[in-house]
Amino acid sequence: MNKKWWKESVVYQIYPRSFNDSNGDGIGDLKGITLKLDYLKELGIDVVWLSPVYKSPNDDNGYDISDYQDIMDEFGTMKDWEELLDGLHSRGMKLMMDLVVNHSSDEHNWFVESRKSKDNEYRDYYIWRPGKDGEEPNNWTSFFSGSAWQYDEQTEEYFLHLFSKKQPDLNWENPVLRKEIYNMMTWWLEKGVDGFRMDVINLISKADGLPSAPGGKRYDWGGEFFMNGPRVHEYLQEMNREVLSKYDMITVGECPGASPEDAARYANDEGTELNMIFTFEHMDLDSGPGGKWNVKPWKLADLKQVMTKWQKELEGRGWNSLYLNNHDQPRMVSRFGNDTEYRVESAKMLGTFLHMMQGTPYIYQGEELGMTNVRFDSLEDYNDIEIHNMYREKVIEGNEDHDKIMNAIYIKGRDNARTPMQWDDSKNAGFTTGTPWLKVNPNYREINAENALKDPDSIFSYYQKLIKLRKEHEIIVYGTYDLILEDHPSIYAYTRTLEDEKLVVICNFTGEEATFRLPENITYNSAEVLIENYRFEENDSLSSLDLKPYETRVYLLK
Ligand code: ISL
Ligand code: CA
Repeated sequence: MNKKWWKESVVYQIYPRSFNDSNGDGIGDLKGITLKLDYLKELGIDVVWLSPVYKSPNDDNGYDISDYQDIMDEFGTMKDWEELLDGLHSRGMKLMMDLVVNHSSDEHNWFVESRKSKDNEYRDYYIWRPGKDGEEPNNWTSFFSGSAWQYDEQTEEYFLHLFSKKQPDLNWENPVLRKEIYNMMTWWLEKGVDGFRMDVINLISKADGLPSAPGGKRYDWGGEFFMNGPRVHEYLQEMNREVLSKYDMITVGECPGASPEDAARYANDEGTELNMIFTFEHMDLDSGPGGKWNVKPWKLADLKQVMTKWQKELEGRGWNSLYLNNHDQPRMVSRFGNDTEYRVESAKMLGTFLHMMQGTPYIYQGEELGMTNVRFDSLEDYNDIEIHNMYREKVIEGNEDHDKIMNAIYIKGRDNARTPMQWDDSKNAGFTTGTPWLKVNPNYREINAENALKDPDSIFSYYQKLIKLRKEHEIIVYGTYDLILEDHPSIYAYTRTLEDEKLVVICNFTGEEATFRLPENITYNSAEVLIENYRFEENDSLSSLDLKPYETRVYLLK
């Protein structure tokens, strides 16, 4: 058992634009976060992951960075940032910054220089190629629709951008660029940050020769040539030697397209690369062929299979991160639970389901209130570049049906997660006194922090308890995981085992009643309920339980 503080921690993600606005300009800011630190402390979390707050023209809301060592004006000043860090540290919490180094903004000075001439000293900080037969260097499509290449007239070459054309990819093959990045990371660590969440870090090494994707479409998915590429482990080991190993810190790499085998290397228990990674298999369960906008219903059997695979394959080899939503994903309760009749019950069930697995749990702002997806009537009410580019490609340039695409946006759009945090039932949910940059979800009068804090049965109170249990029972952190009742159509149940203790975690994933029967090979002397989301009946017997809709229970067996 390789004990680490970051395995025992719970992380809370803040999307600063949407968290709390302190000056009425409609945009969340650093001072706004500092005003809410007691709220975070009350919830009980250990680490804050702060989505990017660096200088940025905001083409992709801060994931396009024009200066890695300065703060975005809309969010405040470096002094505000230092006050936030001090406020966290004085309350015993840590700060994890977002590190976006697969790409920068095209307004970063490196790129401004790089595009000037082929012999500029920054030219090789980015990935430039001549065209092929009057077309792009290859057929890769960008994550945000269209070609991944942009032609630049100045030098008559194309640059690669796996995301928006204002997010040119950095060239990690260049050792000078790598050194710049390590220096920048060290600069933040010396200022006192406690870790990094690394944006799409498994995309930094592209295959030699940048081959076109097979498939023959004009623009096609080339993931196999840039996800988990040939030199990615070499780069991360170098970063680890040069920077990470010198600090007692937390690292999590965002790794779309990583398998458990990849993860066992990225997040190896010897600590030569990262602590853990974010994986996406469970986020892809409701996508059909062609990607996320081709929405299909997810199946409980698939969720069991995917989660169990990751739990078992990293056991003793690496470490999992646990999440069901973030700033790129729909709200968990709308996606995997029930956001109407059983909103409270299902939010608690999903929290239990996740927090009782092996790994470090991540809570996305508002999850602890059971915030839900949103439906805006007009496309104009959406802000996200991914949504607008996709709509243009599919509806305006393609011939797809407006209503069908709006429905996909309602289910999958990233702005579902980005509506302002719901603090109270006053105008704009107490997020701002001005006009919010993105509309507030109209359900804020019912769903808000003020209500939750007063109510001992709220989702917030329940999350407090989940977090507290983690501190009291080592088995929740370190116990090994086993799936039980594999074929049950509505219950997801599993055990955790540590020495002579066992947890039985029972989750009804449906709005119907369901019967749980304990497998006969699980024996015990005593059974104690650690947490449950309905009023518990004293005389229930664990061997056979009738569960209510979305009921969850955790038993500790000795
Ligand atoms: O959001 C996604 C699916 O809708 C992903 O494809 C996402 O774009 C991918 O996981 C990378 O995300 C990260 O990098 C992007 C940024 O837009 C996201 O917000 C960030 O989390 C580019 O920096
Ligand atoms: Ca503001």
